[in-house]
Amino acid sequence: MLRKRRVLSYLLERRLKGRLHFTLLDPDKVTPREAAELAVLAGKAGSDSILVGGSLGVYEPQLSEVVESIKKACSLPVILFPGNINGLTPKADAVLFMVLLNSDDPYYLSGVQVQAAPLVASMGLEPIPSTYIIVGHGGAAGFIGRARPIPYERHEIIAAHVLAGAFTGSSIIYLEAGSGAPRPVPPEAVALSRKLLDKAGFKETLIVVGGGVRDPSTARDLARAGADALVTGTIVEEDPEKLAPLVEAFKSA
Ligand code: 1GP
Repeated sequence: MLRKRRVLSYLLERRLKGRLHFTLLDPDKVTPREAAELAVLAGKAGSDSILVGGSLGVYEPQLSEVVESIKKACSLPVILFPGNINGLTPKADAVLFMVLLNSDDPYYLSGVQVQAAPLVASMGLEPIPSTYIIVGHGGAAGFIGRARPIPYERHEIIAAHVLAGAFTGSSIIYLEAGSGAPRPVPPEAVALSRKLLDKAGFKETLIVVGGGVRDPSTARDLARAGADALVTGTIVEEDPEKLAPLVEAFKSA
């Protein structure tokens, strides 16, 4: 049976108490042992969940081994962040069940979701209804996902995508500048999105922001603009000791 809304409820309840931080680990870049160590570090730094996924090079059994290793080492929920159909494993707690809203490729709009749905059900994974929106640089996710990245300065187009995601039922709207992007999603676009969501009565919809966030002041700006959750990946792979101050800045802003 699907563990209906267990992880989503956990996120929404925690959000009532404060902002959320997710640490992203890419199974193509870390060994199972490193993943476990980084997940423990992330938990201590204040992360609320571990996302596992990547755009390229994710396959079985390496994905399952990474998730299993994280689950043994820490108690945070593990949420899959799949780049394609290969990004699923029953070892995780939940999956961001995403539509890449600004993709030009039907595969990322409906094809992979139809292929994945029966697998998610039989694996007993909790599907978290999510909309994925690629902004600006876009990184590997934008290129592989055949997105038409929304220009950084077109805040109203970004916000229109956010509203469309919420209106079609997503609990999570993920604004993505791309892993390692030279510039993150602009705080102004987050602020406009939050304002329009609230005005439309979608106060519970979580705005998740990720890609290119490397320092506390950027994290603080995104928090003050209205981001509910921040995702960071590169920083924990490259400079793990920088994670705690960044999470603290995001949560305390
Ligand atoms: C990528 O948003 C995430 O999908 C994290 O990006 O690696 O730049 O932190 P970074």
